[in-house]
Amino acid sequence: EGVEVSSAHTYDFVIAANRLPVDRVVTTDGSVEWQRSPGGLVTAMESVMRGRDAAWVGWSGQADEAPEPFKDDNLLLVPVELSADEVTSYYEGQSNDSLWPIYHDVIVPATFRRSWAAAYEKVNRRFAQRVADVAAEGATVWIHDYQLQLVPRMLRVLRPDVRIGWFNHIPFPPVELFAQLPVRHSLLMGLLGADFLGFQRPADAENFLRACRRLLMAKTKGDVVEVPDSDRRVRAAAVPISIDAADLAALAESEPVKARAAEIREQLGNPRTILLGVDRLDYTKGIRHRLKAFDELLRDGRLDPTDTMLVQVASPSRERVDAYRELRHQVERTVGNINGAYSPIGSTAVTYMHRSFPREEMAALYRAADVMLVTPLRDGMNLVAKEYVTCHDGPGALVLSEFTGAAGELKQAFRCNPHDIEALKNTILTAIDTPADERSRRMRALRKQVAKNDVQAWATKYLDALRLAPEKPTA
Ligand code: GDG
Repeated sequence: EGVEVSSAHTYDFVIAANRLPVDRVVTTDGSVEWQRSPGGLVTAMESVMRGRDAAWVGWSGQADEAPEPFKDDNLLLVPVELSADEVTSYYEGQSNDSLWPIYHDVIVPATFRRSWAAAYEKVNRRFAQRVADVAAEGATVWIHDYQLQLVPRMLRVLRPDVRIGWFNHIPFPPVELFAQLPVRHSLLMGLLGADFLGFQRPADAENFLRACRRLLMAKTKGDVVEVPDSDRRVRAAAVPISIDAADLAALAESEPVKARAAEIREQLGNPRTILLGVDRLDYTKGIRHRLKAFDELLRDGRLDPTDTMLVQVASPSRERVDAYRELRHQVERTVGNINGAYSPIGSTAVTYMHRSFPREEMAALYRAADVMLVTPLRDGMNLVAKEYVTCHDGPGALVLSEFTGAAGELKQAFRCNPHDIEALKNTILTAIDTPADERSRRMRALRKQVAKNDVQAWATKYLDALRLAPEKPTA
């Protein structure tokens, strides 16, 4: 519950992200409440913020309203107002219809509009101003993701005293694709306002460094860029994100979640094999390729629908962007076709759920699944892969696309190229047929990998790099 706070107080640690880590909910009696919201970034940052006296600058998720800053435990939440027009132009347009496709290998074509680019700049300036207002002298500011790439430079102009880091949750594209963006120059210069730029994979950092050389004629030395027309140097390096593994493992091992996992298997009719997909309904996630492979395995009689089923959670996402509407139609038509062709009486080949579930239910689903299908065509990291191996402590199997950031770390997964449908089918069968002791062995190794490199380690590593930039931390 929010109490208003005087804006005179300033904060040593400030996070800026498109969204605040809370959702505005109107209860049945008409009162307004704030609830912690799910999602990649929020999940990751929660544990980092715990116990710190910090401020978080972001949009509330509701157009045309700007509540006063309010406190949630120790955290000051600073809402940034977006008009309904800006939601369409800055967020749905420039962020999700121009930048997102370019940064994800143009799986769908990108749309460029000058009015969207102008709105993006305007909103980024508002974020920079809001951060400048709450940051203490010499504060550390951590800016997140592709929606806020102009903020580092804008903030540096307003507040040369603060230390500025930016982290990209999504891939950074090869310069050949990045160069298509009409705003390419201002994006690069915007980012170079930071002291340290963090990326998911070394290849993403390398793509950024190459873009600086080719498009700005900037000099680079190792992972450090010399900012044109200044004496500043900026470091760009990989710091792969992770999950709060201990917390999630504890949840997954709790009695209610274990019982629920058993109940889910029961409700599905105790099939021999449960395959699982969990994604935001996004064209980058390779959901159609996954369904195609499953469809053909049933068609060819290589999987038996009486003992194998697929559960697909597709959480609603960006529902007003055309490409997402179209994807939803395609996915739902395909699921209908598969079920029409193969579902036995009393069960379904594909259990499809276009909605979100509580964490406990997700953990139970992960535990219940024999094979997790993570088949993105491009994905910055993919936390679902890390969550699955953390929750499932038996003979599970992770089928993992080589186009995810996670593939760089999760070496014991069953690796696949989702574009190669024939190979994907074979990999799914291999994952199902590998002996239980071998699957358990691989899962243990994966689980250990994630436990060791958890979100706390990520944040520590990131903040060390930010503090020392442009020098490298020694460890
Ligand atoms: C971006 C990058 C990068 C999903 N459905 C439900 C639910 N989820 C949770 C998952 C997971 C998160 O949402 C999704 O994270 P991903 O990493 O898989 O994907 P993006 O949303 O695309 O995230 C990605 C990430 O940022 C972090 O940097 O890894 O590459 O694209 O935590 O569990 N959670 C609940 N109910 C659902 O129905 N509770």
